[in-house]
Amino acid sequence: MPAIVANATRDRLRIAIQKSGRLAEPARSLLAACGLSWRESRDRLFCYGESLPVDLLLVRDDDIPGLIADGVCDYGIVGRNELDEQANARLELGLAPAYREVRALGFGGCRLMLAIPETWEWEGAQQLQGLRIATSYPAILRQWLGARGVDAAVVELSGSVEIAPKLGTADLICDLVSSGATLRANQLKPVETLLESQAVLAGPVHGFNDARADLSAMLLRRMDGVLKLKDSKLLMFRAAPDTVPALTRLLVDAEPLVQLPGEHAEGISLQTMCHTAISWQQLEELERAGARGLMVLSVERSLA
Ligand code: PRT
Ligand code: ZN
Repeated sequence: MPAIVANATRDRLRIAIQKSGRLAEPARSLLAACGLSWRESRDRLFCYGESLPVDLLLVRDDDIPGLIADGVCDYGIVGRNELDEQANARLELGLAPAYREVRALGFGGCRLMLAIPETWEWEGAQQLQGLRIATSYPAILRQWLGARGVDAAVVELSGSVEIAPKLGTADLICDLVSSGATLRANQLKPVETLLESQAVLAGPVHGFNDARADLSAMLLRRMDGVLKLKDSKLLMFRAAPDTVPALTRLLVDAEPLVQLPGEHAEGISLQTMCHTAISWQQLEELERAGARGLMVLSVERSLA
């Protein structure tokens, strides 16, 4: 693995991603879809970028914000929960922001929630006065409690937060929830959302003044293309011109219809990009409204 020099002028970009865990595979797939490929090192912690001078560092997610703050990595793919927690912790210490959320990536979705024993009635934040709350996100929780003028004890735990009420080490918890199964299995119920989270691309507060500037712009442009196309389909059909207003009303999540050259017995040829999935039912409604020869096509790549 090459020597890792922080804050020096560099001509390669370095991106930190989770080595293993929930975000590891989707992060790699996203970067691969942006045209990046790598040669893995034997220690499997550093991947040398082959198609472009963009290298990967495989680390624990907790380390990603700090690696960007220290200038060791330029970007990182990490949960917003982790990024905001460490940003709030820096704020508590009076430190300036050292990274920012550059893009939301649309995977790893979850919520940071307060959860109370199922037998309790939820009466609002004031009910928490004097109670003990177990969490791995103490800085976000303290900020939330402070904003509501609630004085509660924050019990910091690094894992197994959901069993704290059973063990008697806390009265309630503040933890990440996705399906809610873990809470139910521990006789807890979610009552308040502190943060809507998902995986994000985190980057430096200031831009680059070396070769990384162009590389970074190219990577972001490709990433925007990939993210935009994720659920996008190209819809093509023919229709009589007088049916176009009714058809447009049915295409709620689509870009404006574009007329293609040429005329057919069934009218004009039209196409549009739809940014949400198109169901069979929607196609049938379009057909009833006058669309003919409907075709839904996958879009591989686009530079908008
Ligand atoms: O080893 P490393 O430190 O890198 O990994 P980690 O164990 O700290 O993180 P990992 O891989 O578990 O999670 C990485 C990121 O995935 C988190 O920071 C979140 O941004 C995101 N994510 C999405 C989740 C969940 N969903 C999730 N459900 N992270 C954790 N959970 C846990 C939660 O803490 C609880 O224990 O899953 C349980 C709840 O799940 P449900 O489905 O039962 O509600
Ligand atoms: Zn972690």
